[in-house]
Amino acid sequence: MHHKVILGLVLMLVLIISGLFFFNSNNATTDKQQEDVKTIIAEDINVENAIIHTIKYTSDGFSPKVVEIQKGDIVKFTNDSGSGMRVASAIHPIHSQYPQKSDNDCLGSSFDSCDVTQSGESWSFTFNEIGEWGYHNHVRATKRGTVIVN
Ligand SMILES: [Cu+2]
Repeated sequence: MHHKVILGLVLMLVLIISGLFFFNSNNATTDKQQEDVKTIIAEDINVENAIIHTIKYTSDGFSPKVVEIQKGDIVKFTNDSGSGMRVASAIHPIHSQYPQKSDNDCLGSSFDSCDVTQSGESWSFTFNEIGEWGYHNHVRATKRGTVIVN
């Protein structure tokens, strides 16, 4: 008799635990699907409403030093310094922090102007990778900034 009670309790416990597991995994799937839908909507909006953010480079460095943008936005780096500017992803000198890469890249990532942008000119880059991306002027690598992509 006593054994049957214990067996019953163990069976109930197993049922409760497996039920919880099922409920949790179901919930996780729903959250993931909702997240995917949100991402797709956000991507559509960003493609249509891409904003151009301007970062000015002078002899004092990049200004503003930190910009926060949305995925798909464009950052226009204008060279007002009187000397050369080559915007490139951290980390100097290999430029491989930014994850987007292609065969056309001159070094470690696509976030690299490769050519020197002369004073009075600008170089623009579209950020499609979410994260916090450091960059610098490759011809004067102590001048740095950060682009935060949400
Ligand atoms: Cu560099």
